[in-house]
Amino acid sequence: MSEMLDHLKSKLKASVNFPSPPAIAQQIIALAGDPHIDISQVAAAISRDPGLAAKLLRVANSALYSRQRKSTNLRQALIVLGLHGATTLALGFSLVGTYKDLKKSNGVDYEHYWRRAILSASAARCFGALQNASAVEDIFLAALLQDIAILGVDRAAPDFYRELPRKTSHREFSAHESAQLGIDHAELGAWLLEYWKLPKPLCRAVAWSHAPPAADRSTPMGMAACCVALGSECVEILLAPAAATDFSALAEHASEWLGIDAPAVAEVMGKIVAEIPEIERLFDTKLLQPAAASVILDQARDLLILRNLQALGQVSSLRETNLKLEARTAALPDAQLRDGLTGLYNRGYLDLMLRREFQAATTGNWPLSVVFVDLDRFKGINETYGHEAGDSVLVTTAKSIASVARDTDCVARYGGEEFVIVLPGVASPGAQIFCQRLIARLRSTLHPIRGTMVTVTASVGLATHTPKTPFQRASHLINAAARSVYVAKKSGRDRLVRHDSGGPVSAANP
Ligand code: GH3
Ligand code: MG
Ligand code: MG
Repeated sequence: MSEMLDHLKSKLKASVNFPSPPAIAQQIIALAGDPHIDISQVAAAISRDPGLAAKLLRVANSALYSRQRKSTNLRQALIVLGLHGATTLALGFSLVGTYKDLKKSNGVDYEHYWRRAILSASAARCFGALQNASAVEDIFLAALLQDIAILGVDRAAPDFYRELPRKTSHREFSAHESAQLGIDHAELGAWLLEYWKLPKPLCRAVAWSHAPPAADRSTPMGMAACCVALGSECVEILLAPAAATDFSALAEHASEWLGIDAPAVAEVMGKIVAEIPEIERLFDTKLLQPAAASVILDQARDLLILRNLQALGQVSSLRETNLKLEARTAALPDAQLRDGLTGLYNRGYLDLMLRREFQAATTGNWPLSVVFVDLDRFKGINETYGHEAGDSVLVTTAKSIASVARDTDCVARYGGEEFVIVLPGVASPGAQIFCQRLIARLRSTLHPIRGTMVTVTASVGLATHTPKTPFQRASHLINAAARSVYVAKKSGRDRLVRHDSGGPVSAANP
């Protein structure tokens, strides 16, 4: 190893002129490596920086995640982004926030550096989405940090890049580094990120970012490296003067590394351009001068013409990334969480998850609604048709309830003919709409019993924990919902009563 490299590494380790990540980023790094992270931990870490929380909310509501429903609080944003995606994004924002305002030194144009980093990240993300990569945010972060060593070296050794001409290409940076240090910034960056304890796959993707053929795109890591490398090539084109545009190398690499054709590349270019305003807002950065934007649009249009020519033979379209919600529950076998008759969550799991959600809502300052459902005159069903018929009514009721709930809600059988639905992040107005829909659905559900159809109505109680009207404990919240059911029974059944700060109040029942 060269002496100079040794010297640089020790300066980077000692944070000479180049700070190590701030406390909040370190906390997020630790969380990102934890296989058992849960939503309350993530929320607690992110809530510590209100600006960061606001950013994540903005991402969740941005065109990057096409959602019909807008997230109004951090809880909902975390669901949209997924816990892993959210931590990864939070880390990206936090690191960019730390390093973006470093003042220019001798050899590197910092403004250009960040423009390139952010654009490459969004380009790499688009390639990841096209490939249906499982964690596009990992790819985004790897691309965002791929050149971090350039900053580190420039800060730690301010004259290192001094002799490079003003408009040095990315490849020339690498050549200069290799000549001086024996390795280039991709490898050094991977070393630095590893030293900062960032997840291994991310470090590997950075290490391979210049040489993806060595990577294997059947692994997430290899795929990430390919997307990162292609993303940078795209951006090289986007930021180049129009006259210097050459798509052939890009098209060739896209085919070699990711097996995608020119039309798909064109589509990605168009998408990157379309996403620029959104990304600019998220990173408070002007990525392109308006004049440059129009040049790029022209370039993208040229590519689309190319696309149209080729589309005659092949059709390729961007597939939506399927961001799965990571439902990380305790490592209990599913059977222990479920009610044997209806297959809904059981009381034990309900208690556990309600406590967890209560904690998360309290720290995260978002609402949490609890709906308590008690079937009306259920004893009569047992008496008229027998206990077995009663059981089958409970099963069809459970299905009806589950069909009204969203997959982020928790539906449980509380006991007997009582059910509880937990709606995290949902405030009272939304929860009331949910309850009315539920009541109507139950009222119209036909239960087949020995050749005839029977209907059963339900009395429903609702209580909502909010920052303005908090409950002391999760158990108080569920008790308030249960007391409201009692009032609903007394006032005629088949209706909703919601708990208010003054106690149960009848909701407008249709
Ligand atoms: P209301 O709630 O409208 O006041 O009347 P209800 O008839 O539903 O009254 P209550 O809540 O007191 O009765 C619940 C009945 O549900 C009692 C019990 O026989 C029946 N039940 C509880 N668990 C089961 C079960 O697992 N299977 C069947 N078939 N019946 C059950
Ligand atoms: Mg009951
Ligand atoms: Mg009942």
